[in-house]
Amino acid sequence: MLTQIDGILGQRGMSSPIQWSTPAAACGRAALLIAEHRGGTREIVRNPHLTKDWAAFAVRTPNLLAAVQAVLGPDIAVENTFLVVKWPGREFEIPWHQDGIDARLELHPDRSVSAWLAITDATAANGGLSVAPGSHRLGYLPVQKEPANGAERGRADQAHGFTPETTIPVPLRAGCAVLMDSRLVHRSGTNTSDGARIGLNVRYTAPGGILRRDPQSPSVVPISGTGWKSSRTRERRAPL
Ligand SMILES: O=C(O)CCC(=O)C(=O)O
Repeated sequence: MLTQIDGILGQRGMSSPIQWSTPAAACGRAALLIAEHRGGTREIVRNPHLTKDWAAFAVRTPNLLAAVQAVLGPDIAVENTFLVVKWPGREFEIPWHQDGIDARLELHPDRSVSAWLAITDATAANGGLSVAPGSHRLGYLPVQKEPANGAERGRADQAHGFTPETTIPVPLRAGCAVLMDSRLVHRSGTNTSDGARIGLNVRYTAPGGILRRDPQSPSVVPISGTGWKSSRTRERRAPL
C-alpha cells in the first residue's frame, strides 16, 4: 500500500533547502521577470522551460539535478513547469493540493518528484509555500472540482485536518529550492508584503513515472540519462 510507504524523500516527504542558483543570479532573474510581467494580469505562466532559455537552464542546474537524480536515478525528464508571480497585495492563494495528481495527470510517487524554486525570497508573508510534513503517507487524495473556477485538484482541505496549525511554512531564500514528494500536501497564501514573489514549480519524472496524462499535454523533455530513449514513444503523446 502506498499509504504505508515513507516514499522517496523519507518521513517528511520533502528535502530543503537545495541551492539551484546563487542568490544574486536569482534576484537578477526576478528583476527581469518583474519588468516583463509588470502590468499584466496573468500570474501563472505554463511551461516556461519550453520557451524561455532561463527556465530551460534552471530545470537543469547541476545541484538541483543531482538532488533529483539521487532519488529518481540517472534518467530524468521534465513533465511540466509553471511560473507563479504573486504581486504584492493582490489576493491570490493556491489551495491545498498534491502536485502528482489532478484532472490532467497522475504521477507515480516513487518515480516522480516536484521541485519549487524560489526566484525571489519566499516567506509566509509574501505567499511562500506551506506544507503538511508527512501528508504524502496518506497517498493521493480524491480529486474535487473547485466551485470558483472549475479547476480540479486533489481534495486536501480541512476535512483532512490540514490547517495552519498542522502545517509549516517553508521559507526559502532566492536561489534555493524545496523538493517534494508528489503526494505532499501544500499550499501558498496571498502576498501581503510590498514586493513581488516569484517561484518556479517543476515536475520531474523518471521513465515509468507517468501513470496518466492528458494527450494534449506538451511532450515531456528528457534532460539526463539514456533511459528515456526507449520509453520516449510511450511517454510522448503530443508534439510541442
Ligand atoms: O507558487 C506558488 O505559490 C505555489 C505553487 C505550488 O503550490 C506548486 O507549484 O505546486
